[in-house]
Amino acid sequence: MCADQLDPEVIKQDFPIFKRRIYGKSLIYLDNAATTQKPRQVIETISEFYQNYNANVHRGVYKLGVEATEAFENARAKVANFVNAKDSEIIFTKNATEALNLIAYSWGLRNLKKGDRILLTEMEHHSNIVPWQIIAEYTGAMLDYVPINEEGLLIEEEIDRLLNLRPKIVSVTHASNVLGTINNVKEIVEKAHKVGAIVVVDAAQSVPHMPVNVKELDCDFLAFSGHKALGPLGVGVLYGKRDLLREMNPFLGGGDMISRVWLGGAEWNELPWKFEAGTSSVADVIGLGAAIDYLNSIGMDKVRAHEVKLTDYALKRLSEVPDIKIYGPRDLSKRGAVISFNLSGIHPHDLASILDEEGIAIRAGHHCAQPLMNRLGVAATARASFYIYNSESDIDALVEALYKARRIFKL
Ligand code: 7TS
Repeated sequence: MCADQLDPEVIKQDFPIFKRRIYGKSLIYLDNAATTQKPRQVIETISEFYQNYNANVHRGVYKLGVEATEAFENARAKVANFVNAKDSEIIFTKNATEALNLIAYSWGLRNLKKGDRILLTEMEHHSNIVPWQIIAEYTGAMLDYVPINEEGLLIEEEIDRLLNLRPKIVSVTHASNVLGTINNVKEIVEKAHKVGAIVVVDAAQSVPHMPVNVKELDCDFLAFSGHKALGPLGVGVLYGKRDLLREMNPFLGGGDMISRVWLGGAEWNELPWKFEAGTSSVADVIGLGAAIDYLNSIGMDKVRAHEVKLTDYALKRLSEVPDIKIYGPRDLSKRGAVISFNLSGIHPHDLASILDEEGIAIRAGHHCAQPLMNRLGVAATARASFYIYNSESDIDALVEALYKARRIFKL
């Protein structure tokens, strides 16, 4: 093991869940695109909050409240540094879905009108489709979708053609949760800005897995979920450029998001609190800060390098399995560590059940990307997705279990 590579076996020791036995076997967790497991450092940070300084933030002048507020805002600074944003540009939401809805409602309702175009892609998660469909219905705006090619890449000429229709907003995933495809969002942003569109990046599958720098991408908004990046469930992040956030109306009204309320109206709080109505998931935000510390202690370059190595190995090993169809690009520079596949003759749900008996957790289904499933001509796929605690031996176990499934189905 070189010092410039991470060691998944060492990392695994920080994750209490891997002590668990599943049907008497070691847990092999390959559903990291859905959510990741949590290291002891994150679990302890959350537990310490509840044991030592549980209080609401931005309110109490007493010691506990001050400590909670400090830790909460300190976590915001960690998130901001992680993606190279300013603290005031980082808004805590419930998850990536809520962050995307926030943009659709707060920016979309105010800026879109009948006949305006919203540009999405065929590979979006439902969270980056449905909010836009709702806003399109409210405003009379139209939706266009960039199609994908056989390799699972966005078709460049179609991006250009659809941008020439001058959409007001482009919302695109950085990395597909089905195909693994990593889109060249920097280039899309550059082109979209030239035609006057603003760009939203759904970074749910990229921020946890590679270095992401919002200034370098120059995107206008970016959304991700903490729980896919070692953090707790219940906290997501929206980054937005200050000028855009400033001119937007709040998404939710209530406590914390105002500076003044009178019977006839209200004035909004400063950024970012204008978009954080009600009591936040304080412990979870602080837990996300600990998750970011953990990822920084490894280094995002190393996380990416590890995943490229694993994906390379997995694509080679999976390709050996007879009658397998693997979706998504083969070029490792254009893909992340999410591999969707189907074994002909076995429904992905049956496959997932057989693998479960071996202690292997994979996902089967439409992965909240039904338009993409339609494009691929399937109702569902099986999907394995890797993270820092996965090793080549997990992939060997996966491949062995696929052979077992074939034997059970007498293929
Ligand atoms: N965008 C992408 C690209 C995603 O993969 C997901 C979740 C979301 C948005 C929504 O994230 P949430 O935290 O708000 O739910 N993807 C998956 C998945 O692939 N399996 O389960 C959740």
